[in-house]
Amino acid sequence: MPIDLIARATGHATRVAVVDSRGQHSYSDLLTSSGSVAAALLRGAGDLNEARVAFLVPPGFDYAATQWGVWRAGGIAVPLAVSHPSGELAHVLDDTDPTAIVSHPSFEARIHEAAEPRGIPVVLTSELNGTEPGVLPDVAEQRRAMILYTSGTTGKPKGVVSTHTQIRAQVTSLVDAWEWTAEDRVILTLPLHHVHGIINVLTCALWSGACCDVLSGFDARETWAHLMDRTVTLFMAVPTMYRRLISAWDEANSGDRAAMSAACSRLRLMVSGSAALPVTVLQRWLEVSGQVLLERYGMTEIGMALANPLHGERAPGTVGTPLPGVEARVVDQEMRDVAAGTPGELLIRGPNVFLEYWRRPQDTAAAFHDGWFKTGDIVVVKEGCYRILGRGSVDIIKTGGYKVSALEIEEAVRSLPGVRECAVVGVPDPDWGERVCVAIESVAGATLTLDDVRQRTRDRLAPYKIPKDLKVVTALPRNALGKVTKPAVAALFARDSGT
Ligand code: MLC
Ligand code: AMP
Repeated sequence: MPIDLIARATGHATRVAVVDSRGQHSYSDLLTSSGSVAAALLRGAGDLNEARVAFLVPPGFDYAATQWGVWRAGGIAVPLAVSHPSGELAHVLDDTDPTAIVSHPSFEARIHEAAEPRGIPVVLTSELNGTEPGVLPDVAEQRRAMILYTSGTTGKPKGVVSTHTQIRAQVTSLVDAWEWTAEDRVILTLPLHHVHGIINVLTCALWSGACCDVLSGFDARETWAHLMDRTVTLFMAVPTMYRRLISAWDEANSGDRAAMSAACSRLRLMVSGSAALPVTVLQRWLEVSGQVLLERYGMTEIGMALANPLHGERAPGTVGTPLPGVEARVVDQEMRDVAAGTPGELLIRGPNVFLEYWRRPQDTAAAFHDGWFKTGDIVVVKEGCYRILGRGSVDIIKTGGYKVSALEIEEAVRSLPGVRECAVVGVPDPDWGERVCVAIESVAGATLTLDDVRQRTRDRLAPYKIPKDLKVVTALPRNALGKVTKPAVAALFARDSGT
């Protein structure tokens, strides 16, 4: 398992693994606490044998101890998003059918609401410490380790299953490429229900014996304060976060600006990913921090696949070349390789690629061609460097680094009273990259406001899926076959944004 993590942690026992709002926690603390979690979950059994254990724990030491505890007990870790409402949590619980949920006490009420009707026992993190770790199972690396939920073009989010071997490949590829060592200290401001935070920051740090400085979410000023700590060496974020850090720098006085810039230039690496980094942001960040952001490309199903170099020139607007161990191809619609300079779909192969979509064999089969994972992203290779041109589908929206499905949002909006039909689109936005907008054909006499729609979808949809703009139209734009034309819908909003 990345349970090599365990053996490696033993070698770093006295080093600081995690700093969070409660203070510093060593690798030895992590080994002890995760052992207790494992024992409490096993309750005398020898092995969880891939039983799913969901956990709703905010980023910090308890998160890492819970995740490691599930792994050490032989279970599959299912991190739940702390920002998700009951409807989203219910989907993950119904889909993964966990034997237990570990919850931080602060989420007790919310998780009981979802757990009780399903008869799933809830254990609080505060109850787990102190259980004597007995003999823990020997977990084979090929076993399933984690399920993360990702939105697609069909239906509800799908569970992406990765084995311990695949997680290890995703981690070691980045550790090699970015030369992580035990001397590193990284700031974590990302959520921990997606690979960016889980793999690139937390697990790479813990694999390396480094220190992960966990903030309770992202706040530009607080992040600046931590960046100014002299011991920080690495930072990784989505473009929206860099935009907000730039705004905070712009708002600071000249003395503070100089100190902020000097602090940043001491870091050895700053990475951007999860969404396209506009060249203007890259350039502004260079002026602010003296750092050329390293842009990389990844996906829940594959971890990271392409990246600009740690040493050497980083080409603006590109995501570089395949990472160690990753193979990439670009193909046309008939799955034939295209010539350099010709756009096509990116395919990925390697030990980093996920095992399956949880309990969806047909979706899994459809996602591969001859052993290559079809990313759905359209790319072009020029002078050996990959450039991401966009998604193959207009129904996938990237907002502030989160991937959301227009179809899933449409389903939620369509069920509201007064809505006859609706269309959800992503519209270019200076803060979010793309913002979620909905056009609604209402039933006669109904009055619908953005506020109504937002309030009434709040229980069902994650906050980042809730539309930020609404247009009520008498008729949605359609083609001759009666199908809604999404580009024309987006144009209704783009005019307002001046884009
Ligand atoms: C929050 N909101 C969002 C949003 N994040 N809306 C759209 N898109 C988002 N990404 C909502 C809030 O809930 C709030 O709703 C309103 O927008 C204003 O919020 P805010 O306070 O301005 O935002 P904040 O909560 O600070 O969140 C912004 C953010 C966050 C950038 C910190 O979005 C974030 O952590 N993004 C990172 C996502 C990520 O880790 N992606 C990696 C996926 S893995 P209301 O209703 O209260 O007004 C992947 C693979 C790879 O992509 O390559 O890495
Ligand atoms: P997710 O499914 O949330 O893991 O999101 C993965 C998707 O994010 C990819 O398929 C891309 O569309 C997008 N993505 C990730 N990194 C980049 C990047 N550097 N530039 C453009 N798009 C990116």
